Amino acid sequence: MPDALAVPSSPPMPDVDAVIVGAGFSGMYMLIQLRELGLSGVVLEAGDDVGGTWHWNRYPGARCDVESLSYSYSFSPELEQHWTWTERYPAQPEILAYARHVADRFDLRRDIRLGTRVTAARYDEASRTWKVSQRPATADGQGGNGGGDGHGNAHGDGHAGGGAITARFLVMATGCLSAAKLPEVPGIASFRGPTYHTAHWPHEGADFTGLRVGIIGTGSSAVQSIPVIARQAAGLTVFQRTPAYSLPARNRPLPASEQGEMKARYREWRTAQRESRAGIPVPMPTQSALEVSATERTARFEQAWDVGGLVNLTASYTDIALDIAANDLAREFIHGKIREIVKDPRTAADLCPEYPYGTKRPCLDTGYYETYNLDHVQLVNLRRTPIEGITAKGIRTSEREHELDAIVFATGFDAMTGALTRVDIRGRDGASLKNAWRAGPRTYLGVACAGFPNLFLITGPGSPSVLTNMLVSIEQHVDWVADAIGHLRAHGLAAIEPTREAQDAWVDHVNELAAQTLFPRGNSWYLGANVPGKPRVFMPYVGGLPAYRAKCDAVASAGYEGFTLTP
Ligand code: NA7
Repeated sequence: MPDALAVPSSPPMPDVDAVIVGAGFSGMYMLIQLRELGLSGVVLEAGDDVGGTWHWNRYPGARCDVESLSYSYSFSPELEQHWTWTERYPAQPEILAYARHVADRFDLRRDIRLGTRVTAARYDEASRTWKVSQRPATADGQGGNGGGDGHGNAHGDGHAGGGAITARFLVMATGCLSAAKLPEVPGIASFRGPTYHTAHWPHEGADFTGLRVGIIGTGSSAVQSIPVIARQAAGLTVFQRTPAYSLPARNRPLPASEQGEMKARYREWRTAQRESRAGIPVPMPTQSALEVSATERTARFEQAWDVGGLVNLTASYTDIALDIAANDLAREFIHGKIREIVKDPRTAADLCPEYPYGTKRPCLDTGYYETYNLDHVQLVNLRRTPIEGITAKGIRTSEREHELDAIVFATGFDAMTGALTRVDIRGRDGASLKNAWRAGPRTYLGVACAGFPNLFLITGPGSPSVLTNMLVSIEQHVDWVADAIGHLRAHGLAAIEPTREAQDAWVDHVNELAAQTLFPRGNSWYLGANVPGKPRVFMPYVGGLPAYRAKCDAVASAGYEGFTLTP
């Protein structure tokens, strides 16, 4: 074309305002908020339905250990009045049904592409857009994160055809516990029976009737599934590397009266959730565990044990999470409970954790410790007899080969960072996120990263997320991100990105706060300790939701302090 006729070049319009990766509770709410802003968004989801965590984790006994009435969206009073929960703690099928209901109720599916694996995303400085590469999730190899599971899309929504989408904003709503990991033991492929990962459970379920089952891992997923699998299997061998602290869930049906009461005061409760440290309102302690008599303390711990719930024991006293002497008292109390329940003294001793209570994620159970009293259930302490390999017939430890018909891997996740670094995210000048995080994740507020303009993380590392009721954290993050995007729009700005100084200061702050607690003493996934080679950096912000929210709000009110905004 002759120069005289050249049209002045302006950057091409992106396909959509935002690409959201993941159709769990974060991604769905982000889409709702984008639409509120009058913006267009597309949600790319590897699974064949919405629900995220609750789509994938279908293992026997899978249940949330935050109560139903609290583990739900608060943004829609109509939704919370409409929905009925059946139990104190919601089981996976019920949470999934809730997620599906939300997708339908708010007509989200038209902007959700299921069965779509995002493989890479690259920021283009000239056009200030992200180019997001995707392909059908059915092409996932075995052992991938959320690999294709052979189930068709029941809803007929748009499936991926591959290719790329351009967008002004990229929102990673990929979850904190979504990149499943297998145990690092040789020979997994040589086992001749079926194997299952708790986070990739077959939709049709698994029948263990009459089988000798082995399960590796004793985190939340194992603690929930072991009692259920034990009821079916002819034999169950639990391979434990680190014992969990588990408290009774005290799950029960939720009577209509209790639900009605909550529905009458839901607004008040939602405010209390937001104002609580972990998104779970509990009376705040005022005393040290060390300043009360042993009788009073035991009575208080007994009460927490009887009530059940994740936070009650820690919230008994001010210093359980801070002072090792106080923590020891909680630890000894739980050891006493384990010894009371588990009849075989050696098994009981092996089940008693030595690390400080709460420094690894505690579990809630229904009959977990009791299960070890069954004749056909045995515990193998891997600290004493480590796994040497998986064989055609079962699992071989340093002591002997355990012959098995099926193996369950309840071996957890590459938490908080895995789902992000498994996507090849490239920011300014092609810099890779994985590389930028090689010494540990670096974010500002857990929500954005220097060098990655217009990239938002929902509940990312450096935010309180995994230490809280996720739904409360998700809503706070999404609301904040939506406000930030709205701000850019209102001021005719094209890009937002944290400064390195603000990010460095935030990372230092997160580390300093963690160092004041006992958290770094547990070899937890909070620290990356469960993934060989992962940097040992404490990833969540431990300062609690109110302080975190206040900081995020102050940053926004000051015109996005610590961020660079560009036209
Ligand atoms: P978790 O809590 O990370 O538990 C995984 C378990 O698997 C844990 O006991 C691990 O022991 C064990 N594990 C991991 N790798 C190995 C190998 N290689 N050998 C032996 N044992 C191993 O995951 P969950 O799915 O149970 O729960 C995840 C979260 O969901 C939970 O925290 C709640 O937030 C809900 P380790 O402790 O690393 O020694």
